[in-house]
Amino acid sequence: MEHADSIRASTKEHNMVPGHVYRYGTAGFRMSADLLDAVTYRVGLLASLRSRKLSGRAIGIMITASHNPAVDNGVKIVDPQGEMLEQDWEKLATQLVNSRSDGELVELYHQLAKDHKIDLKSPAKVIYGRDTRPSGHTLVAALADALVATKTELVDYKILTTPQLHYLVRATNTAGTPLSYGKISEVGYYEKLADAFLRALRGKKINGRLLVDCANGVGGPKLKEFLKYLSSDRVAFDVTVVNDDVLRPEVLNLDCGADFVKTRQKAPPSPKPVPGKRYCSLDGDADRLIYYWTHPETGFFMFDGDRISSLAASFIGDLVNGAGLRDDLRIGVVQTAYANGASTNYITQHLKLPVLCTPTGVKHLHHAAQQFDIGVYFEANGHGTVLFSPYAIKAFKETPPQSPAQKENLDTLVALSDLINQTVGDAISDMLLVEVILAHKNWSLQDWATMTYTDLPNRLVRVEVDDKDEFQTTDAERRLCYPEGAQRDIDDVVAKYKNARAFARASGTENACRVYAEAATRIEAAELAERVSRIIIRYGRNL
Ligand code: G16
Repeated sequence: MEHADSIRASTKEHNMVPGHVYRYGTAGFRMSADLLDAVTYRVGLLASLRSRKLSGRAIGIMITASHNPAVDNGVKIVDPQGEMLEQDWEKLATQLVNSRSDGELVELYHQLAKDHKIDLKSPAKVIYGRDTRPSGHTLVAALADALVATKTELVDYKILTTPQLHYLVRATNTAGTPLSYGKISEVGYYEKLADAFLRALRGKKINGRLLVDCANGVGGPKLKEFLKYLSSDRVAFDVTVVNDDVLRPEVLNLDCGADFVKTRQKAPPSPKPVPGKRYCSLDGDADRLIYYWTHPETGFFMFDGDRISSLAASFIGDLVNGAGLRDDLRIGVVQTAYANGASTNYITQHLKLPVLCTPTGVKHLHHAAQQFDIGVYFEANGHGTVLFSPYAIKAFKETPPQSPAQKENLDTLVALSDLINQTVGDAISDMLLVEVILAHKNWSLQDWATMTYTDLPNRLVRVEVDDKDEFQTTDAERRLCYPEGAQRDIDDVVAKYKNARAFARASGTENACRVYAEAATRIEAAELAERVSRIIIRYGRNL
């Protein structure tokens, strides 16, 4: 049996920690790094099968736990176009990882090959990267062992942001074709973004210095590297990179970063926020982005994924109108249950665009956004991007302009389709997009805040329970279907508040449930979140 001996020999070095059941969650397998060595080895086996199934096209693996604390890590698989692993294969990954013995693992590996008609002698290729977590070192070694055992060609890109790895997967698989995504290197990624940024800006002036909080993660060194590719004689982009300490692992995501800003609804304490200055935060692997500033009188104001999404949809919609393509291209927005109700109203009623709601996880939003010619998708936590269909890109490039203004709109759309990462949410690319839009509109952050909508007061809470997987949802995670009775109790509490909404769901990246509540006032939103959390704790204990 192909690879049986080599897998049997190398899997001995990567023993599963007993007593755990592993599940491919919102963003792959994510947990305490101590549990992940054998999981990563087995994910390597699965990735080699996936590559062989897809005629040897390169599959990506990213080792990261993104916004989680430094002690955690994670492993997720990227499909050939740079999108998340197909969901049917998530189940296969879960099955393979949970094999109870080395013998069962080898048997299942062959069974999967047989069931999916995979020729184990055919070529396979896997490329991978990791964030700055120290545990990443040993995990990539486990991964490499699996790839060597299965005679899979491998490329280790070492330390990358998650979106860079997605970029490299797509660039690798499209090289030499008319759909080539860019040079197959980290430098190629920087060059593509820098060039597209300048073309999209069209000489417009950026409105003041931007301080970028990098969550003490991989985004810090990578953003600094990117900035070297922006020639100062062509653009004045004054960026100060802060919270970029990647030498002390314990400070990763600690009191900083996009997740901190979004969940705490306040600026990181360090550096001390200065009223009127422009700030944004990336998360630990640089795929989420949140902007914020502090008003001298009214205090902290946040621009989360909902606001970035509506800003992008509005700007791109105007360009499409100006390019004379309004009747040709369908533009839509995709959100999750966490989207602020005011943002959904603004997009449907003011921008007059359709909004779809999917479960949490960019894989769901990405898929839904592909239904449109231009699909704008963002989670409220700042994770998202804008997808352009091949038809839309062709229209931007081939529509004969009838006026200089129309040509300008078409050229800007082409530049945006290069600037915006087409594979996954990318904090660096999204930040450049926001800067382009604000420069075109000549908006300060205060203008952005006042010219759009007012958020409904809301609260997001993390609730610890014994077994979060007992909490099951329906209706794009807006309602619990299990444990029985829990949703009825939530409905009863919500009914006591005006203009209120609340839901609870199990996290796919942490061992906890999340509770979200919206209400007419901040106090009521906090009170409602607290009451729903108590319901979750009560049901969590009864299970
Ligand atoms: C990951 C996913 C996101 C999701 C987030 C939280 O983000 O990629 O789509 O919103 O986890 O998920 P959950 O509420 O299920 O824990 P990241 O940035 O941590 O990779």
